[in-house]
Amino acid sequence: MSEEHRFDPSEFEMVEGRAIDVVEFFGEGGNIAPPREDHRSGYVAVIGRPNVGKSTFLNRVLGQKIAIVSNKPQTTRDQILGILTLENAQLVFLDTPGIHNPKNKLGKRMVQVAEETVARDADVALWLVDVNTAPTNEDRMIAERLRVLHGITPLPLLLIGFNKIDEWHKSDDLLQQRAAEYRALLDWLMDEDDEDGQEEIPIYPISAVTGLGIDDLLLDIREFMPDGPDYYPTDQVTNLNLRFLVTEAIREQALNLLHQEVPHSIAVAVTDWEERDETMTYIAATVYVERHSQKGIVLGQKGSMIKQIGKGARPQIEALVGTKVYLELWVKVLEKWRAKENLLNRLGYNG
Ligand SMILES: Nc1nc2c(ncn2[C@@H]2O[C@H](COP(=O)(O)OP(=O)(O)OP(=O)(O)O)[C@@H](O)[C@H]2O)c(=O)[nH]1
Ligand SMILES: [Mg+2]
Repeated sequence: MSEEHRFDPSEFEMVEGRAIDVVEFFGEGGNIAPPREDHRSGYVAVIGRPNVGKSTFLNRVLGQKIAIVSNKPQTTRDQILGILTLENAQLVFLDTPGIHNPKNKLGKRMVQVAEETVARDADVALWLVDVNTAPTNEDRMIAERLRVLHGITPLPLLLIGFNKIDEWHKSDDLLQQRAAEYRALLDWLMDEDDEDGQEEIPIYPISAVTGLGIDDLLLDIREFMPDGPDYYPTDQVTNLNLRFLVTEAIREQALNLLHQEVPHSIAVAVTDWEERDETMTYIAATVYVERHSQKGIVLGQKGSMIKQIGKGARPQIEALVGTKVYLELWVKVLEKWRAKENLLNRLGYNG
């Protein structure tokens, strides 16, 4: 059997792309505003265990979709940068992979990315938790990792976001109790004798899905930021390149359509990209899996699954690219790539 499976998009009708202005999305690289009085700027690391809504939060704050989202843990694998330019501030949000107990080299790198984002890149760290659950072992692990990092380097100002408040149907008293449970994990940070500590840890009930509480949180984050200029052109929303966003759109569909270990074993690479004319772009991408049995699952009966993945990803890709897209997907086995350093590098997961 051939190692590759050809996906024929001509079987599907073209879907009109949503009209995102490509210039608005990536910026022209010109409009850096001069420093102004009472202008703040800085970086916000968004951290937390998998599946608490970090990427949904990023998209909500930016008002457009940059980061892929799924109901499965460990969706995000890279630092995802999103720029929010306001009248009097520029806030740069860094979505990160969920911090978890890694089972392979990819997982280790993901956790490393999240921790480095906090330790190296951020002025404010927003720790998102699911308000509807008491601290889990992963939440405890995150608090412990923050404590260790704090011993090495001063941490950015830490805030807690009580996400998924739209699903909270209990009393205010119980909400206060929940706040105490999470704050207790950070009692070391509120140590009066620690000059790098914090007097208090603000908690913000929010919903990344409905938008509840987000404006108040943004106002406070602006207040916590130092004076500073716009770091990025004011019309730019992200620094991620188009190819990466295309691979993520495909991976998102795989995450939504596949189950158990299969979506986690997937990596996507763009292999060909040709602007056929002003209205049509040809893109070929390879979907890598770790085992032959997974290849069959990703292909599906007579290629039905890979077709569905392509069909689901195409509208989003067309919106990103700004033309209609002829998308060709291939499936290949890359044995145990998540455990191999060289393959992680090749696939762009370099820590
Ligand atoms: N009800 C509700 N669901 C939410 C909210 N925010 C996110 N979700 C859902 O939670 C799930 C996970 O969302 P993601 O944004 O992918 O979570 P994440 O923290 O980025 O996950 P990883 O990338 O795996 O670390 C999705 O099904 C979201 O729709 C919220 O405010 N309320
Ligand atoms: Mg995510």
